[in-house]
Amino acid sequence: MLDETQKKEIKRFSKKAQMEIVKMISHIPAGHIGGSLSITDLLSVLYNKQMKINPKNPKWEERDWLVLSKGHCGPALYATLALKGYFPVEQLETLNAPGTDLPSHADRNHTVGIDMTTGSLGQGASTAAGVAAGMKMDKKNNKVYLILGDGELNEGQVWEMAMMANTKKLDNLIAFVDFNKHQIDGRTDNDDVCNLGDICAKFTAFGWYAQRVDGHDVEAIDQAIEEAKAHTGSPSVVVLDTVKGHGWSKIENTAGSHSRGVSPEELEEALGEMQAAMDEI
Ligand SMILES: Cc1ncc(C[n+]2csc(CCOP(=O)(O)OP(=O)(O)O)c2C)c(N)n1
Ligand SMILES: [Mg+2]
Repeated sequence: MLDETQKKEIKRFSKKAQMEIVKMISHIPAGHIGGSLSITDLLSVLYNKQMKINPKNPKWEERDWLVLSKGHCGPALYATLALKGYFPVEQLETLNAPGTDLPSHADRNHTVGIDMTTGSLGQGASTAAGVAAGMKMDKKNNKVYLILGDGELNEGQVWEMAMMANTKKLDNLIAFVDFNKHQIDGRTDNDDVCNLGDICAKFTAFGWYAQRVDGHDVEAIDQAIEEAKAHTGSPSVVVLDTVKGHGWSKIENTAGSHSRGVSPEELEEALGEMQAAMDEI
């Protein structure tokens, strides 16, 4: 359970992260803004409440791991890590710049606090399950949190991982699906590309413990993670109903929000909206 103060802090942190994301992307011609804005509430719950972390010692052996398998949404994780103190917030301005340590896709060899290199959709699923299996072999209690895109579920590799993770009883693996209903070139909840149908039913058929909650309700996310942690014997998935481009009304739930630039006028508009939302928290 989150008390009122915690809830507000988590929501405010998420809004701050959203503001950093639009600022970051305003420095480059285009960036993955839609799918970054849809996961800040989740990241805020994880990094402020649920994950065992130590920003002063990012490679702490006892930490929980985060694998952002939808690695193109690096900006969301960078904003979160900077706001948690892993590296200076000013560094966010270097997104994608030549020689930067903040490449568009998450890279553990470059960025402090990134646990796994990702970007080739599907592969983060397998590496996360591999890390979880390793933790079990070492009899360690670290959890592995895995964030998948809904379009990413088109990758067969995700379902190979799902079979293996259940066979190996990886109850230390907690996955999330950012069900923002859009991939690059179509919707995920109709026949545009691959209709996902009932995602929870699919994971349940693979032996997983599946839940579905509002991905912008931090209390619901927190509660689902508590339940997933308490569940034993099989891996867990939480399907999050989210809005692609969340927080900036102009791009919310639009196909064009996947990757775009942010002009100076648009930056002002987006930051204004986000600040107003922050003031209401
Ligand atoms: C293996 C692979 N194929 C294609 C891509 C190119 N790609 C980048 S993002 C994306 C769409 C992903 O959609 P979704 O998982 O729904 O992401 P989100 O909506 O969260 O941005 C694609 C096809 C990739 N990164 N990896
Ligand atoms: Mg999507």
